[in-house]
Amino acid sequence: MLETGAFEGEIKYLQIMDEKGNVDIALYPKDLDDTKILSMYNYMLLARMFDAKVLSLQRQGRAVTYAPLVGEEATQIGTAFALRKDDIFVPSFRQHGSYIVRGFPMESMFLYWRGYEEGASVQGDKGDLPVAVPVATQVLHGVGMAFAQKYKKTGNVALVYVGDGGTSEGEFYEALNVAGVMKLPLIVIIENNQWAISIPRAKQSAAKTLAQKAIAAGIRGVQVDGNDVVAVYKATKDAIDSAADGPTVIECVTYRMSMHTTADDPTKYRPDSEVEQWKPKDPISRVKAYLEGKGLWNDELEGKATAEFSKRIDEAVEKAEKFVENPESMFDNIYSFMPDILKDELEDAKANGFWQGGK
Ligand SMILES: Cc1ncc(C[n+]2csc(CCOP(=O)(O)OP(=O)(O)O)c2C)c(N)n1
Ligand SMILES: [Mg+2]
Repeated sequence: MLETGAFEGEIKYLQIMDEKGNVDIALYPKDLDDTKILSMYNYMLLARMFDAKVLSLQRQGRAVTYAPLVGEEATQIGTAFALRKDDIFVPSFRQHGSYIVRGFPMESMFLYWRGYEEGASVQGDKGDLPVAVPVATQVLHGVGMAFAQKYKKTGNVALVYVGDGGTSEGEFYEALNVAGVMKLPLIVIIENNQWAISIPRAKQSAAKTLAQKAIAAGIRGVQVDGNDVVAVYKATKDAIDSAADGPTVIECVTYRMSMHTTADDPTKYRPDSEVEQWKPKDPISRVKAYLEGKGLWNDELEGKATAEFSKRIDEAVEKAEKFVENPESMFDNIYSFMPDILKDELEDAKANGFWQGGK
């Protein structure tokens, strides 16, 4: 008889900037100077303002169902900031902040959230993927993209986002399994915002952390304070630096401050007291405190920045609202070519006045 430990695992938790804006110098990433922190702060502000704008447009009937990001800015901006230009960005449906950092035009984003797929088209020759609504399917797409990077020896990584709820899907486990076996340059960001519509984190999994799901797939896993942009940045940068050796799962512990989508009313299932508890952990205010402490930020600069962002946002909305729809475009981008069955459907739609208006 022999009884020994067959496996021992550990998941580390990383926080570098606390809720008051104090930083742990020993853990602070060397390549992150104050210019970068200022830039990340500005992007977080912009993302929050973009979010508020879409929400208000939706309430006026000028946007479709929308998933707000408020509260999750550090997770989105920190990860996107670490990503290099040629890396592949694979979002789910809530990463509007990451999109902005990736250089995706806000007018396209407003167009998309008005319901036009033309707004989803990825600009230039970037391999970045569009919004994926079917929960967790994008993790497998990320695996495919990561495999392509390894096969073509590009040295790039694929970074994919998935929610806490998404980690319960089969696709998530399948993706991690393949990525682990093939040692793919994949980074999986679990944007754990504590809720999957009305299902709380406690009912999602009995596992203490979601990051530990990586262990079963034989890959690295780490949990970070997802409201700490510095920790999120560092964990992502480390994962990129070690991507040649295989994938990393980063669980970013954050909080969905608002509703799941504009079609949801969280007051029906979530106590206000829980939301209140997360307010002091706000991802933006701690960076503001840090910058103010260093004399790099003040109310005047904040006023100037918000005025400029508000102008940029309004201009982007204006452009998006001038867009003239072409209903035929719904037949585009389904396949790389137009199969006969689709041609028939298009002809049929035209012949029978399937739609009114447009070109
Ligand atoms: C395969 C699939 N099942 C169900 C849905 C409906 N749905 C949309 S979002 C969501 C919850 C996702 O929760 P989570 O993964 O935590 O992401 P979050 O919305 O919190 O960002 C569900 C069930 C869907 N879009 N796709
Ligand atoms: Mg969630």
